[in-house]
Amino acid sequence: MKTETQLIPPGSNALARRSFLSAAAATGLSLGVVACADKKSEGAAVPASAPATTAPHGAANVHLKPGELDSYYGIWSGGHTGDMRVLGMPSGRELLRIPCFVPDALVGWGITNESKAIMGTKPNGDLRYNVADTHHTHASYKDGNYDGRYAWINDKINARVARVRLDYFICDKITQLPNVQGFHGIFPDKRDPVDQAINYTTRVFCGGEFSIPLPNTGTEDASQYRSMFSCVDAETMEVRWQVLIDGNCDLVATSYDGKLAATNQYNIEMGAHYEDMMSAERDACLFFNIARIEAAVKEGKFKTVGKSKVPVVDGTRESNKDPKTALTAYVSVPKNPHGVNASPDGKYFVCSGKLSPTCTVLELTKVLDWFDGKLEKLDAAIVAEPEVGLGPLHTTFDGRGNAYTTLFLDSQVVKWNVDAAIKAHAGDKTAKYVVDRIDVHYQPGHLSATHGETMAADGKYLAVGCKFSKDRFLPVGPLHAENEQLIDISGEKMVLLADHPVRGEPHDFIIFKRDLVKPKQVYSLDDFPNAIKDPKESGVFRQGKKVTVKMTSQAPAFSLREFKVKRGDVVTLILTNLDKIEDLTHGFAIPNYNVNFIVNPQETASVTFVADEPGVFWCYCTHFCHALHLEMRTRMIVEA
Ligand code: K7E
Ligand code: CUA
Ligand code: CA
Repeated sequence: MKTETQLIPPGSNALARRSFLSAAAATGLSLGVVACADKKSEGAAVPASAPATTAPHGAANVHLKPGELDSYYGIWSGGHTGDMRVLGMPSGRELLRIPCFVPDALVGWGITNESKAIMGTKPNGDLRYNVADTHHTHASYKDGNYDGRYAWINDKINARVARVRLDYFICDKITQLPNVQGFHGIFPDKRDPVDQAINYTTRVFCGGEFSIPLPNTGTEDASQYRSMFSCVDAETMEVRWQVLIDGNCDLVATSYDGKLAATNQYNIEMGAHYEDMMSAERDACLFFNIARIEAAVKEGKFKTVGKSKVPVVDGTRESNKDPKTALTAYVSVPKNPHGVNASPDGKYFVCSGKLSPTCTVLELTKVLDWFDGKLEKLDAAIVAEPEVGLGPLHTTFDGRGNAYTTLFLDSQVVKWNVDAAIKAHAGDKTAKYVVDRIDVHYQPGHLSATHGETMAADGKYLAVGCKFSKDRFLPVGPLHAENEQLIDISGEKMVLLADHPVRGEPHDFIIFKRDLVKPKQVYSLDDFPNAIKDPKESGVFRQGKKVTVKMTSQAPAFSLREFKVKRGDVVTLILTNLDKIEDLTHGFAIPNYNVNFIVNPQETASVTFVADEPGVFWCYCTHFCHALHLEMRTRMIVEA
């Protein structure tokens, strides 16, 4: 989310924070005293002057003892690194990086044939893309809560969506959306809109942020550009359909009944430059009637665009004026909104204002009423517009009726009560909706409470992704770590628990209870069609210039002590790790041949290369596996 930084004169916000800090430094002296005194009298009131960041009460202990396990998993988007990161929460310890869109040196992602097949290659076998920009990650649902099957993550640059299996914690499929640039928001549905008996995720919705000529002819006139909202099948990962829209898509939310999806729009102006994109006073939250779209596709009421065969239905304003047949509904909301988030009671979507100091609360039954012709004015779906502070970006929930919104410009998280905001909007002057505010360090983007976007929201922890960490960590040159902060939200007041540096730049994350996933730690040989199940099957098999080398690993040896190929051979080396014990991973590297990958217990992986350099090459195990790990080698002899 870069928009704000462009709108603020460089450094001005940094200066504001700096002066805030120097003011706080004076009170900082007394804080130590507060903390000390507090140890003596448990439960003593925190002086009102003490910043919430040091409130010592009720704070959950995030410092786990050695060997103690976390109670939650966190799934973090990796940003430029194109991976998904797995954290233990509340400790914030990083446990794993799951490579998706970008090569990874530990796993050999982008090196092995298996990973390249998932990532996508050019006709010459090279990877199609080496860059990515992941923003949003969400998991599959059942009965309104995560079911531990899948998680999805987007690549904004190349309009790709990756699926991660949460049994093996690996990426198993990547799909590129046709006719989309700047694929931003992503959200799985939570129930089937057509067959309500199907109470789990079957679709993943994807918002196209940048409008482009469709088909992309290179037209300069931006008024001709359009964006697409796409639906991907959760199982096959094929693109089911797309909706052509006016304006753009940004973040995406889905309803618990499966009937509605929505995207916030910041560019209804369809401007090509930022000043054009903020010329209108209001933009929109755009709703999609999923069952009607699926019916239109079934009835053949669609076109296709360019080379793509994906059905495209018409969701533009002009074609959707009649509520009785409309596929889409454009609800007008204040200027350039950001995230849209679904409340755990299933009743509301909340659009955060960004350039407006408000959040917009939309009641979903009213939107459905409009589609049914029972609500005359779509605007009546807006049931609250609480004033929360400057630069509202994203909202999460505690399951107790409270919403938490990040304020990018105020460097705060604000806690507000949804019902009270609705009462205030209806004219009740006594309704106070802001419950609490807490300073964060520094500009916050996404935030996510434990199970915050499920019906099982438990209101325990809240993570905040702060885009600028400035002075919170040891300086390491010009590139700063980002600061993921953890806040205890179990009480009335928010309590800051911890800072965690993260490598840029994660954007988005979800946190769920650890017993939701049942990770498998050993593969099955049957998972791999090319598995070498017996070391006796090892050997060098030649078909003209094509050579297949079959090998197994069992600590501390590879099944072949040496293998010979000829210069110019196209070699495919298949390695199966026959070790069955959990945690017994081997690596396989070939010097000068750009090969290094791992094989986990009972896993098979392969690489293909041209043996263009003659000589002796010590292929060795790169993953510590045994006391004789260094001795675990084989020789590739390439004959001239
Ligand atoms: Cu930066 Cu979710 Cu891409 Cu908001 S987005 S911060
Ligand atoms: Cu096998 Cu190290
Ligand atoms: Ca706008």
